[in-house]
Amino acid sequence: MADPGGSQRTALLAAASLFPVPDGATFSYGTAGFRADGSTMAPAVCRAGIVAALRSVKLGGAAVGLVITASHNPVGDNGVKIVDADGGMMSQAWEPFSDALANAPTPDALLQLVLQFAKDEGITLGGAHSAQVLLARDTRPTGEYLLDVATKGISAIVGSVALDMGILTTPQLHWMVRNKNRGLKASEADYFTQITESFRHLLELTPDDKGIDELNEKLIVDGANGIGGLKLEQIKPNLARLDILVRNSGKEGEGILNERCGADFVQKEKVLPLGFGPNDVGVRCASFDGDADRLVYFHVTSPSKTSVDLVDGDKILSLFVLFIREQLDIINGKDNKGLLPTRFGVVQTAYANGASTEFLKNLGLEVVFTSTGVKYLHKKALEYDIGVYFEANGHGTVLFNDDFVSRLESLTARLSEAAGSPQKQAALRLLATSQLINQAVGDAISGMLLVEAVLQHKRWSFQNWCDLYTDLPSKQLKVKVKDRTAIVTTDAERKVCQPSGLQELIDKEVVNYSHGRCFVRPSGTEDVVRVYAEASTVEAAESLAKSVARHVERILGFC
Ligand code: 16G
Ligand code: MG
Repeated sequence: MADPGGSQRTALLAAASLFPVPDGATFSYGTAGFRADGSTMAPAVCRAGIVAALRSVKLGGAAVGLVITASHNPVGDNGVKIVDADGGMMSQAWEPFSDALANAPTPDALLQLVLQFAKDEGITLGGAHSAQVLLARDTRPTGEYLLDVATKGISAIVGSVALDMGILTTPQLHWMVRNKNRGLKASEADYFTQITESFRHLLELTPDDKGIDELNEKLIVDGANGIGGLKLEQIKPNLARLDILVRNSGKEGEGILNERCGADFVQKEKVLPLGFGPNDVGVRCASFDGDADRLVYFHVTSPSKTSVDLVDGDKILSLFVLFIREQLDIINGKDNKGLLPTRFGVVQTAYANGASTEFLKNLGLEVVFTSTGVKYLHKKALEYDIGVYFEANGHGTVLFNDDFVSRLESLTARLSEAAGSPQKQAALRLLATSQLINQAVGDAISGMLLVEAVLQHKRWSFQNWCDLYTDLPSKQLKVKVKDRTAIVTTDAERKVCQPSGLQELIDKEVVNYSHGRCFVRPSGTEDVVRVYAEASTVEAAESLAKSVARHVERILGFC
């Protein structure tokens, strides 16, 4: 093993000794980083700092990100996730090492793991190569302490620099890392300027004959008492043609982070978040999660009811798809053979409501499926000129391939003589969209602004949007079993291949239901097996989910 020098060894041993892993604790990087009760997170966060710094060294000193957040989880939890140099999630190839490092039982075991990994990856330790890690955190009470812990982990790799970017939404940090490594402006002020300017630009490109009425301007946003509401308050004055009221804004004393509010709560429970009531009937409402990377919309249906009409990630995706498709049709004609033939793809997961998939397929679009988790969807969407992905839970974005954006720019330049031509307008709308919507990761604030711009473009009410298609009733259940990893899935988690026999039992249940669909998968964030069922009525979806849950319990052993 190459000797990195005494100071490097000493630094790693010292950092590991500061935050030992308690007996019995295990950390797993999971679907989106390490997460647990905030007070127990220090060992995993320190070690994630080490991983992030190593990743930056490996990538020739490119900036890597580290964000302290537990997203939509309760306020007492916290977590850490690493942002790769392209602004996306950390390479999955590094997850096993991250897990091993987080669980290294002694300082010496940690040192040996780092030395071996550095050797395997061809990373030169000892400070000969620089590294930089951009840090951010959300508003959780344990955030400041854990950010300091992460800094200690980063400093344990000699030659690395930790840059604290402050309290940010998760997508802001992803955006900054991506921009910095592309040599673009990357401050928070730059982020705000980019999204507010491109939003204004998109509104200017709204067809002239289409004005807006007062109701359409009004929007109430549930900020989950997290960071997204605070940031939205900051940019609100710069958003033309939108009258935004932020509730659960995250200001001192307003309420508890994610408690009976936020995108996860509204999407799962389909009821009003705290702070919303009868006076909001008929007003368009949106909800962010605690770190503002998820977005859903809803309507208060009647003064006497707490249930909501929900517009989830699938319907946000459908709205974006319609808008982009309209612009592409203007440029290319329906046969896609015009000025800018475009590979346009849509990515969903098994959780996408069957009605949304049917709607998209009926538009003649290519719809592909991946496993649950942003890292899988994002990777797939990158394969297209324009790739749109969303999870039903509201996490998603629209990715524009670099080469496609260059072609779009030269097309708009070529079309310059016909400044007012429909094709030029459509091309400019696509360019503004590529600037507005976060290219690194799903982003509730920029996603919301795109929704608002598209609704104004189409002059659509919330109801028009809801009526795109009717969701099939669905039911989700959690089953606690002895070992959830005994379930192995295939076909983007839509089929079980282990334990044998389970898929056949699911199939036998499904055939008894009209529009029946059901799948089971081990959760990546909780120690449970998740069951999802869909059918033509609420009762049928519930009954299907229950029958399949019983099979899971019986075969895997209930606990
Ligand atoms: C995480 C994922 C989310 C996924 C969810 C599934 C990211 C940023 N977040 O929150 O995409 O839908 O996990 O959770 O990747 P589950 O595996 O417990 O069902
Ligand atoms: Mg989140």
